[in-house]
Amino acid sequence: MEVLLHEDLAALSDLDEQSLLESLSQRFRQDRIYTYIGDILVAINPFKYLPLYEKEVSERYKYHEKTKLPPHIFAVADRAYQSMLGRLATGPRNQCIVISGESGAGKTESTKLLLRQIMELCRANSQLEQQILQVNPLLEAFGNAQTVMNDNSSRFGKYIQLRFHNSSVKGAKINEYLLEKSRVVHQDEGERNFHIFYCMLAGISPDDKDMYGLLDPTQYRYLNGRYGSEDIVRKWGEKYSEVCNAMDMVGFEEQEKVDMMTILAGILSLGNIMFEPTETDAVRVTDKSMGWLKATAGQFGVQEEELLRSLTCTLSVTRGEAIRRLHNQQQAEDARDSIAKVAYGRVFGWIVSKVNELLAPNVDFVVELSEIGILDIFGFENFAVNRFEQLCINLANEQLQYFFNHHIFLMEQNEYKEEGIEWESISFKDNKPILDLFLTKPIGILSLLDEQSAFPQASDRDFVDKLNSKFKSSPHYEVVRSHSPLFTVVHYAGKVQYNGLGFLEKNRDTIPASIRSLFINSVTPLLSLLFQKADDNFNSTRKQSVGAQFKHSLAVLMEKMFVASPHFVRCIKPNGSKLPDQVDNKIVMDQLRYNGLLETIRIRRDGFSWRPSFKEFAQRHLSILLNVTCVVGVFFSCLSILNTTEIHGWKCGSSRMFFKYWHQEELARLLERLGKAALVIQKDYRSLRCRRK
Ligand code: AOV
Ligand code: MG
Repeated sequence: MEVLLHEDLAALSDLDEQSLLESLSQRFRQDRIYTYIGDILVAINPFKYLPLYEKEVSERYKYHEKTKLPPHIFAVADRAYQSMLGRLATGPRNQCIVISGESGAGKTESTKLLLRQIMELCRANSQLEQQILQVNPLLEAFGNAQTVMNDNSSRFGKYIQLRFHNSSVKGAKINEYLLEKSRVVHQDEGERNFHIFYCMLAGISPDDKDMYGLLDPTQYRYLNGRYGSEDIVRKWGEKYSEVCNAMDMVGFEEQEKVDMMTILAGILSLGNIMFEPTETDAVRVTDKSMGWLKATAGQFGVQEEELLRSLTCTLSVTRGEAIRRLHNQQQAEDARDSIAKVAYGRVFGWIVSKVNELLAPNVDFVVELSEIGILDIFGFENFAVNRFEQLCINLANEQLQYFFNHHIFLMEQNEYKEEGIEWESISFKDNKPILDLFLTKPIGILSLLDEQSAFPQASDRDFVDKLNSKFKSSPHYEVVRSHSPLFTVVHYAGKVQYNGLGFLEKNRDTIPASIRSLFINSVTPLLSLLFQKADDNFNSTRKQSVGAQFKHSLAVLMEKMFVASPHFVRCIKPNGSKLPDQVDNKIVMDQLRYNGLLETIRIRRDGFSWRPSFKEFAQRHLSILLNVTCVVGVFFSCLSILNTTEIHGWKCGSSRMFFKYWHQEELARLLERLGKAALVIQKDYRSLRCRRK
């Protein structure tokens, strides 16, 4: 019993911060990385292999009773799947699993385990199941990279929607959020470019290497001249074959793969083109890098002169007259980097849309599909220098924390009030004001950024000055006195100082017309397609800023999540050094605090997390009333049903029932037993009739 109690912290009667920390670290030291808080799973990253995910374990967690097995990520998969099938409870059929935690806490690994187990549960074993599982290695190769916080850090957010008809999977859809394109051209100390570049260079055959015009990895400036030890290179090589297999499996064509790799090779060559000023204040490509210019043009399948023009001047049309403005050195370098970023970004976007095309459910449109969504975003980040990307990443985490708070604290406690349930309110750290600081119109950080981005003459300094003047008295904002355009936001997970340099440019994210036409005319079919498509889809109306697009996609995501039944996984990082078997008390305590775990334990212990309406409850559980022939009214049906069971501790509101999280499972078990009993009776009855005949 002792062990069982500790497996669910909501069952502990007295708990303070210190004993919570002690309970979790004690379990962690015994390699028990998973712990429940009622129906919420806390997962501490072990940073080492644990024999927790073998086939036999996966089998054990299928259709299991939660209290009979130790807490596990597979149990979350099971619960989501059973709930989607309506076996566990009433409520929305669509499910969403929300995984949160800071960078390196284990979200992406949890996502992969969840996906694997859900595929096991639906016993699909089909080509589709394999395709769905192969999407991850593919997206990780192009969208993940080593950062100082995580060797396999997700540099984009994703929401994977698995679509089902009855119990079998019919397709999947990936929504991606905000790939950190700037990584293609710049990486801070201790960080790397996207995995795919290293994998390609390590795994490609010598013949293909020649075909793509790839040279020694240390030559490429975009890789910072950094490569890896022999051991690492071997692993990258293996990963490359995995990625190629994944592409085949998902259904990419040979020509598409060749085009993709050629574009990547082109990006690497492009990065080596250097410029120098001419006597007339214009710019030219240095003699040494003329070879790179030629190589890039070849790899991109474009005219060398046209590429040179896009790099060294801007063509604009004013009142029907074409005006050519020569670039200075900085502008030429910026043009080079933006070509690399836009090309990489479009390839990534294309991969995602291709995956979605290939995995789209192939069913009649009248068939209603239910869904399990899994959200794996980039975790909260606080680096030495935090840029526009970190601001967006941290905003997404802020939004997720709000979703958690809303579900766990706000909605639940409001219902107690509305339904007249006696309740002593549990306070929690509401981060709505911080979210408002970002999102309010017209005076939120993103709106002010858009306002400044609309002025061609405005500078990043102007933007930060504007923030300072508007928010200087906000408790969630701090003015930084510095020559650089710095400002600090006090996030739910701590203070982050941002450097405003580059915010306006990154928010505008415009590509010069010359670059678009350069690529549309490319003889590489994929490259030309990427820019034609972009024209069709995105530029028919005025282009939205990156901030506005991100805000919109977050809002759409929240809409989807708010109408689904959520399952929460809270990932915790045990230490800042990615080491196994080590708990840094301060680091863990900080996470427990900002995640609001102590308050969560209180509400799960004292509260009622399952709250079906009388009608929902009565309809579903009427079969429990074996001996009662007629009960008038749903309210009395509910009472009669519950009186026939041995379930205690529930309450009645004015329109709904209030149950503890464990009641749901107890009732489901009871229904299952009754169902089985009914089957036996039916069978006996049938055989009796046969014999009589
Ligand atoms: P994240 O997704 O939360 O960070 P990951 O899931 O990538 O973090 O985990 C970081 C690393 O921790 C992995 O590469 C593994 O080495 C290790 N790890 C995580 N979970 C496990 C586990 N269950 N068993 C063994 N090792 C594990 V970020 O994407 O950076 O926010 O943006
Ligand atoms: Mg991740």
